[in-house]
Amino acid sequence: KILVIGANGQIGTELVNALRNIHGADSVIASDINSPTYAIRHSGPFELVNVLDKDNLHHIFNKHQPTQVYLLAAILSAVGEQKPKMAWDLNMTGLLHVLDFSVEFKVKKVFWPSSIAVFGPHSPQFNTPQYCVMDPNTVYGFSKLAGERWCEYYFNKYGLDVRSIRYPGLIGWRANPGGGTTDYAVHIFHEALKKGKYQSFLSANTALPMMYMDDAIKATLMLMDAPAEKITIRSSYNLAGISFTPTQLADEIKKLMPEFEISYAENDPRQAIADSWPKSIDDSYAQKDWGWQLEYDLPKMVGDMLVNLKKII
Ligand code: VAH
Repeated sequence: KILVIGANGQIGTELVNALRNIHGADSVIASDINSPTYAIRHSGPFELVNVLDKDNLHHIFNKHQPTQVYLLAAILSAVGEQKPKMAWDLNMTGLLHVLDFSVEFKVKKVFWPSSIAVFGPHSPQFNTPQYCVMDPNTVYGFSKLAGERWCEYYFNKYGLDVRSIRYPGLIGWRANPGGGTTDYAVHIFHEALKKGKYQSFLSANTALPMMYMDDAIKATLMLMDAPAEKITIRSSYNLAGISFTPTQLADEIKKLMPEFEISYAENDPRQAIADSWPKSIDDSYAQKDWGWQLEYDLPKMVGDMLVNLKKII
């Protein structure tokens, strides 16, 4: 049985979908603190779970005896700055509860997402390497940095096979993002199709590492399927994706929607968060250790997003 915690979220929805296609619906237990979204409700078993409620979480582990656990529940960068203590508690204590029960119930593999948010103003901004100075200044960022340290600790101390990826901003059509700084890159597609225009909360030349969700899910499954001896990073793997600015994304959309117009808001608090993050990432460890290769470049991603969103908007 595979337990996915945070199944209603942007990544969780996609992972449940992908894992159910591979393993069969009944092998994948979707769970979240709120009742299932439409996408999740009709595709297999669901449990209400609160990672901060040890009794409830223990009951779910005991009932399902999972062999794999994916912990996606978190508060992201922008919301985390509005609710810093809640973000620290959910992101940190929630992870520790899941790591402890994964050891107790002898879970074979655990996945936990980190983020390029673990880098900060003094990290190299271009082709940011796997190892470098990391001084994240968002609660979300340093909760992910601390989480990486805990994951490596549980691997070294308890032999728990926990694996992780530092995701860039993720763009997909099956589920919306949940309160991050890169959310503009999803909202822009919805607004382009609904209104023909979009006001970006990040400035025109804010370059960030991004990735199409299909690539992110493929990378996650490749990492989880890799033989344990291939995994040389037990904190979290850099994953590069595609780096672009809001202007470059808008120009690519205009190639398919010539009437589309973009404008830019000023002084959005998310600008400072974006400015503290790398502009591009080096993911040579992921390429070397488990054969990572990107599939979606910017034109291919924009085309696929618009084709699929058109069907559901
Ligand atoms: C956020 N989407 O914006 C997340 C992600 C790299 C960005 O961690 O907070």
